Amino acid sequence: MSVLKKAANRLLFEWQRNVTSIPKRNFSINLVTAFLKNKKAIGTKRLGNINIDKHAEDLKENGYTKFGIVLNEQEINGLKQYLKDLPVYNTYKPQDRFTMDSVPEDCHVASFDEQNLVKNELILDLVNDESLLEIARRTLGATPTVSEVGGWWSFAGKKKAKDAQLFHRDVDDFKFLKLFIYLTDVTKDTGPHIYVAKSHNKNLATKLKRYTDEEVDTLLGKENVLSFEEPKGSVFLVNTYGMHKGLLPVTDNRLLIQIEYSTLPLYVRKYAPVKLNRDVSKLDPYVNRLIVDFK
Ligand SMILES: O=C(O)CCC(=O)C(=O)O
Repeated sequence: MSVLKKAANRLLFEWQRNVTSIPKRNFSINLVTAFLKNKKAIGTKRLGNINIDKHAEDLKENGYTKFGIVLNEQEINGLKQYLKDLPVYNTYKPQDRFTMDSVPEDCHVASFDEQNLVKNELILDLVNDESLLEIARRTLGATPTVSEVGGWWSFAGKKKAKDAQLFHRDVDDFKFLKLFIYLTDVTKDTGPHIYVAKSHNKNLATKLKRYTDEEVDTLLGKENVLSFEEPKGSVFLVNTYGMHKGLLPVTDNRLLIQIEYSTLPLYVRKYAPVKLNRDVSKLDPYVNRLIVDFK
């Protein structure tokens, strides 16, 4: 990478990380989207006929929208089988790598490598669902960029919540959405995603830090704190600039896949698009440019 490109990336990284209040984020997103394309993306038809207007409206109003159960038992089992033997790493100590049969005691959350997830046909089909891409386009005000494909186990039996298990806002980009796909049944005891409805539009508690439950109740309203307890195969989209956390699981581990749609690349990351042995003609080269090598 040239020195100039490195410097530009550094600048964009600082910009993405430091714009935490809503007025500054609105200014930034309006500026950025003026230079980005805003064309409907091509994609797969994985979710079928869904009400795009309603889901886009939900996201705007509440900061999240749910799609119900999207994956059947056979697809879930197939994915679990695919993930079973893949290497994982401690999400918050990425240098610690291991397999699922030798997870260290101090690891709360173990993630899969993005490239391995992208190589899975079903995951990449979900990433590229044309209705999801359209909902993302309308929300972001630009053709979405897939900027992260993640997946992880959150482990039960730990004493105390830590890292993203405590309330926080994300500032990955000026506007972005995260798609959650639960691969295990999620109840109040198995690590539900917790989201504070409408907090994506509230210019309160915008300092980047971990917030206590009491602070969130006081600042953003206890009545807005929602727990996403859904069966395996369920899918929902969340604007995680809104206040959220992944509750520490108590009785069983939670497995999920998460896909991020943003306007820009996440400048905190280094990307390594992967060469695929599949037909990529249904994949939009712009949307997938950071994760798929089209050459
Ligand atoms: O695990 C969860 O439910 C929350 C994850 C989270 O904090 C994030 O993706 O930003």
